[in-house]
Amino acid sequence: MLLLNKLPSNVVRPTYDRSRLKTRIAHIGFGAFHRAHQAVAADRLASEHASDWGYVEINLVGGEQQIADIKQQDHLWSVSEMAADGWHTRVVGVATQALHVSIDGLEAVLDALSDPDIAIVSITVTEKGYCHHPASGQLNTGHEMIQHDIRHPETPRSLPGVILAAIKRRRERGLPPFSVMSCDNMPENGHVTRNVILQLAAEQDEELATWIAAHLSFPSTMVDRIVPAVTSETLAQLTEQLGMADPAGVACEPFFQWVIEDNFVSGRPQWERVGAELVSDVLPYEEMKLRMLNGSHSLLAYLGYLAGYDHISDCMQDDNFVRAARHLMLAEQAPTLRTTDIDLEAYADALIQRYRNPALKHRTWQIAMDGTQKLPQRWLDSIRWHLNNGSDFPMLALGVAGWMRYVGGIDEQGKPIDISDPLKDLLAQRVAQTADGGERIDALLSIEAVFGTQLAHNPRFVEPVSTAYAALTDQGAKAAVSAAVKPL
Ligand code: NAI
Ligand code: CS2
Repeated sequence: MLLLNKLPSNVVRPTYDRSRLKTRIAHIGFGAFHRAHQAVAADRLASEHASDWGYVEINLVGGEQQIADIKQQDHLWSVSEMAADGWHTRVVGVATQALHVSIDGLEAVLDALSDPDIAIVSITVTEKGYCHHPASGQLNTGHEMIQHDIRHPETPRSLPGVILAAIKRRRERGLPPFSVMSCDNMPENGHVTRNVILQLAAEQDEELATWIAAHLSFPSTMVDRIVPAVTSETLAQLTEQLGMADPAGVACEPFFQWVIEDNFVSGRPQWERVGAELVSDVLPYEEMKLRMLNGSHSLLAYLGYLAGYDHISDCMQDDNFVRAARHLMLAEQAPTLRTTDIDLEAYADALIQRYRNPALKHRTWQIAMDGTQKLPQRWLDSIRWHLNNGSDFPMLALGVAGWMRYVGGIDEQGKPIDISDPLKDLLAQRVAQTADGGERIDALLSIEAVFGTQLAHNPRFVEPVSTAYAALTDQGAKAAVSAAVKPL
């Protein structure tokens, strides 16, 4: 358990008066990322700039243990940055409260969200938490939790349902509205959040949806910091740093970036004082990060997993994988972007450097997770750009084929792959019902929630994907990647 007065002197600890913190942000999704990103920014604001913005940390689905852990230790946790010159550790002190619907009950969560002081609800619940169709951004009204919430709006289960119930309570009580800020890896994440909440509201009452659109804001953000899932090895290393165990501790890379749309209805912390960029339009930054970073991450994840590489840093030991990632970023993603003031070549080089960090141990399996929710924004939007512009996209096609081989469920050694994806059952069904090859490719491409309605019928898309799929099947991932980068 973390005890502030027993920490070694090189660990940065909250030196501010924690009793002065006001709980003004409710964060939903107390996972690894939030602990090492937004919470660190708030902690720096409190210790370096006397900010009083505190957090109530909330989990709705999963993550019971993390909430229980911080309740045990006065809502503290440690964050270690794994830098080349060693680990730099701080204890974050900005959380004042922690709640889980399954531990504390839904009422406690709705009460916290309805507190008059709450000015911002921020979110990191993974892409699937929004219950939307990834290809269109529209609410998936067939989603089990959304179906439940339409029938029982007072006792919601989904993220959009819980936020909507809190908004209604605040409105009924005449309390100020809050801003809802998504920090998940989706383009226009604010718009996606707004869409799902407004659409769910409209299922109950059109007037409520109109009121929300007029009174709340949904700022978009681009967030970047690689925070791999915590393992027992991470926890053991953290114990060494701290001289005591911290079950809620997390380790990450030193890099930190946060670009925020400056659109808040009830105020915000001065994030710019700790390095965040407050801008009027985040989309160009989001697209750059999603396509170059996350797009190359997914490429390395599927092809790397198939090639037998456990971690991104292992992929970086293979020159062909480095070249493939760089080609994807600069030749196939960069041309699709609308940033004007950023040196994309330097950005790509910096990404490769970050991927090389051997301390990160970022599993290809972790990044391969939830592919159906990630492909549209990481690859498919760029593929559509190339189709419109008449250009080729061999590496993106190899990525899509790699995903198809991966969701086929058997690795190159004939061992089963543990697929984690909200559409896992549908994927398994499509795979089971088809022969490997063209038939399977067609069956996977016809999943409209991922590929939309057009791509499957476009030979300029289906052909390169089929060729890449055949290369992966015949030669394996290492040889297919090597062949793909040779003529480049
Ligand atoms: P994590 O697995 O540690 O935490 C996931 C969080 O999402 C948990 O709090 C869980 O309660 C919540 N959650 C999962 N499914 C949910 C659902 N259906 N409804 C409501 N809540 C749900 O993952 P981590 O590392 O915290 O990442 C979360 C997200 O943050 C990512 O998916 C991504 O969008 C974003 N992000 C993560 C980065 C990273 O390096 N880990 C970096 C940049 C963004
Ligand atoms: C990764 C991201 O898990 C994934 O899909 O691509 O979590 C990535 O590590 C972050 O976006 C980096 O900011």
